Amino acid sequence: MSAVRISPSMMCADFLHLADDLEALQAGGADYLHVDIMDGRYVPNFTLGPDFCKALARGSRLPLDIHLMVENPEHHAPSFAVGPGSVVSIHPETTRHPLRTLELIRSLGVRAGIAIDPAMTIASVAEMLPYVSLACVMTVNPGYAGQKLVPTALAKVRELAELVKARGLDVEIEVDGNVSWENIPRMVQAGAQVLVAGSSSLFDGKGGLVENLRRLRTLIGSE
Ligand code: S6P
Ligand code: MG
Repeated sequence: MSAVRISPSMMCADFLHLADDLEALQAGGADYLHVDIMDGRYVPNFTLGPDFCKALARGSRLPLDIHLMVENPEHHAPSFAVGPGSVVSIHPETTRHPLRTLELIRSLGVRAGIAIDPAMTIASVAEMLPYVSLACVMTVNPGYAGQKLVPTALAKVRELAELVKARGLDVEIEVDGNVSWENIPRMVQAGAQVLVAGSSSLFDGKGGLVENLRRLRTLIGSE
């Protein structure tokens, strides 16, 4: 199995000390920066936007893992084509022609991804897998940090991992939501390769970021 990667959830960072957090995340060996974009329509909440992504790209060398939770992402994707190696993921149900939107994202020079809502089956996104380099299984309902794992999510990670392998596709499998110290081993066991680390692990407020990243890397065997 390839190395498991860590994608810190930047909505959980300390905005008053963002530069310090960024430095710690880079020094501690984060692989991506996960940025949640919410529009108050597809999800009830509002979070971050294109200027925040641009600032992160200016202030770090890590690729961005941009998670669009917005209606009609085809209208907004160009604002998020930021930084080398970045990936921009959509929820397929937010756009009328998902394949067209994924191709649009790729044409902007970034990688394309999909995020799979807990209510969506793996079968419903199977036709999109050849068009993406990352597939994110939402392990909570999109919209907020600090929620509890949806119990059926782990079986979906396993199903997706088996499908990707059977088809010989090059798709990173990500999990997003309640990626906690307790849940990580079984998520990785199920086939997760990218962990979105939020308030239930990296940003738990108990350890510092460098210390928690070390703990995470030990847990996934990359220390
Ligand atoms: C939720 C969002 C996530 C959260 C992350 C927070 O809609 O997509 O990326 O930021 O889940 O992590 P936690 O550990 O608080 O669930
Ligand atoms: Mg997210």
